[in-house]
Amino acid sequence: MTGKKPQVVVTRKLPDAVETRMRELFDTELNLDDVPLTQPQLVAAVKSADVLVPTVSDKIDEAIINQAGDQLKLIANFGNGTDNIDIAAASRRGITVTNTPRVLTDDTADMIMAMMLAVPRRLVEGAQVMASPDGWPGWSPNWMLGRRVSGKRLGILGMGRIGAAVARRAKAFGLSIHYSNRQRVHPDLEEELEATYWESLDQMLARMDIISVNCPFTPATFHLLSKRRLELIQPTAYVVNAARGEIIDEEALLDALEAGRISGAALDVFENEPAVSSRMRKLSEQGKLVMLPHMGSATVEGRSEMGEKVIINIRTFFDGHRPPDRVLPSRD
Ligand code: 8YV
Repeated sequence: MTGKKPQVVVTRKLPDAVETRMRELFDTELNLDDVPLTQPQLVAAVKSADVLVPTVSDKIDEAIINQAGDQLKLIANFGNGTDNIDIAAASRRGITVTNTPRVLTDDTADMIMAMMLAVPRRLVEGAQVMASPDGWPGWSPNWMLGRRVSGKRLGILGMGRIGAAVARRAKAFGLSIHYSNRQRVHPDLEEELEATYWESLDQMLARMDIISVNCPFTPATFHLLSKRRLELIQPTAYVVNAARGEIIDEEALLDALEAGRISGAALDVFENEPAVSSRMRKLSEQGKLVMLPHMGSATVEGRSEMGEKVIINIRTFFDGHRPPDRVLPSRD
């Protein structure tokens, strides 16, 4: 890097080692209090920074991007999903966008497996019994019975990196792998996973025991699991979502869970994060819904590797090269 260091604004508190390295390399403005920036603060940031490092909790929409100064050249997202950023608006302004793929694939897939087991095997209910003051009444043949996972059909909605990592794990648990995707994956991957491709998402949904949502949120996937599609799902089936809340019509899902038209759901993401409704809390008390606070990729190792990727993207960009994790506007 030659000349003046790029001015980098980071919107949230990142791991200490990442922040230290960023301070060494760049003219970095950190958010040590970790209080999310307001929209006016984000506008101020894009007016002064050469690089903005946002996270999933910052909405970098067209209105913000249009107020950016000419000096803003790069939005280096600390996260894989880039639905928080209007990539097309950034591209129109000549601003490059990067993300942090691959380093959170395995952590997220591990968490999805845990969610997939948690609902049918009543993991959270069991843990709550042990933690309650009344305690455990003792073993009984008909108590705490869940549903077997092994031998069932798993329908993966979106067979990208995370979808395939979930499929590999699920196969080891004895699930058969089915998937729906914009494009059929390479035959070698299909063979490795012994996966069945469904051209019709509707037909797949009607035949699965567990459905895992693993596609990105784009305008094309908003409410992909719509009310109509949720009605196709078998009443014995479970739905797992660690992708983005907006991909499922959440109200319709809650209706289906309350009416017993779907057996259960595990959600790590929500339509209006971080708000949790009383309906959701009730379903969760009833053991029909397991909720996690968007922690699919939350490991110490993952977060520091995400930070590394952000740094590499910024450095390569200012060294005059194409950053490794550049995100292009979608063709949808
Ligand atoms: C991250 C995620 O924690 O990377 C993603 O797309 O959903 C999360 O796992 C978050 O996005 C960080 O910005």
